Amino acid sequence: MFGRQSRRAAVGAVSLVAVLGLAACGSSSDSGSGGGEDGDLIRVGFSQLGAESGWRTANTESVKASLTEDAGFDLNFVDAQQKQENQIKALRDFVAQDVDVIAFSPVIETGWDEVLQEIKDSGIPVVLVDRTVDTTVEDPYVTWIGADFKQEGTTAGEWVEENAPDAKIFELQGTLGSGAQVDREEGFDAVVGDQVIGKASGNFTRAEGKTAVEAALQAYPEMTMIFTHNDDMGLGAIEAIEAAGKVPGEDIQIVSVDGVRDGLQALVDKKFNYVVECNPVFGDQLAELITQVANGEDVPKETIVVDQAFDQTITQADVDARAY
Ligand code: GZL
Repeated sequence: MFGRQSRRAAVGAVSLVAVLGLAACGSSSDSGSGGGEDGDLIRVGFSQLGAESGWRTANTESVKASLTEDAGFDLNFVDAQQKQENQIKALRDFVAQDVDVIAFSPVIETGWDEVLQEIKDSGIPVVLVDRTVDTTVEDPYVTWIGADFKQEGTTAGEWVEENAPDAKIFELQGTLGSGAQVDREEGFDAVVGDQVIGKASGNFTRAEGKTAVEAALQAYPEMTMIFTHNDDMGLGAIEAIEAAGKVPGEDIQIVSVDGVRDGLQALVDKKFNYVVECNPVFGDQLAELITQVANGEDVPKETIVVDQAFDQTITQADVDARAY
C-alpha cells in the first residue's frame, strides 16, 4: 500500500491536477469494500476511546465486523480505556508503524494539537470517528463520520417542551469536554435550559451515573426529571431513584440518548420516558470511507449517521427486533 513517500507524491499530484483544472482522476475502486488499488490489505490504526457504555460496545463490534482481513483490511485496534494519554500513545504508535490510514474517536475535543500535527507531518490521512475535535491544526482530518449530537439534544428538549413544560430537570452530563456532552447539552439547553435546576457528569458510565444521581437527589429534592446524555448513566439513575424509594418514569421522569437495548427495555418497562437514538452501527460506512481515503479518492468532509427517537409506545417486539 502507499508508503509515506508515495503518499506525499500522490497528494502533490492531486493538488497539481486541481490547480491545472484537469478532471480529477479519482480511481474507480471497483471493490466497494476494502483493499487498496494494488490489492494489498489497507493497514488501519484505530484508537477507540474505551468500552464505557453499551453504545461503545456496539460501535466497536460494528467497526471490527467491517474492518476484517476478508474485507481487505489489516486492523490494529487499540482500546484507550477512556484515557486521552492512551489514545495519544496509540496514535504515535500508528505513525511509527506507518499505517495507511489512522481512525480514532477522541475521548474529549481538546488536547490533540501536537499529535495531530505529527500525524499531518507524516502524511498519513486521518478519518475521525464518532466524537469531534477542537484543534488549531489546519485541516487535521480528511473526513468525519458520526451523529448530530446537537440535534439529539434539541430533539430531547423539544419532547420535554411538549410533554413536560413544568419539569424541574437535573442534567446528567457525559464525559466533560467530549463532543457528545458539549453538543447535546447545547442543543437541549437551547430549548428548555430554563427548566434545568442542576448538572453533574456521570462520565457516560452506569456506575458514575448512579453516584451522580444519588448526590443530585439530596441536592435537588424538587427534581421531577433527569435528562441523561446516555442510556448507561440513565440506568444508573434508575438504581439511585429506586434506592431512594421513588418511582423512575413517574416520580422522576427520564429522557435519554443512545437507544441501546437496555435503554429501550427501560422505555418498555416505563422507567424511561423518551429516548433519542444515536446509532453506533456504522462499520460498513466507515470501511467504505477508509477504502476511498486509502485509494486517494475524494470523500465528503462529514457523514451524518441517521438517528430516530422513541417514546413509551415502543413495544417489546420492537426492542427484540433491534440489532443492538
Ligand atoms: C455518541 C458517543 C457517546 C454515547 C455514549 O456518539 O460518543 O459515547 O452517547 C458513549 O454512550 O459513551
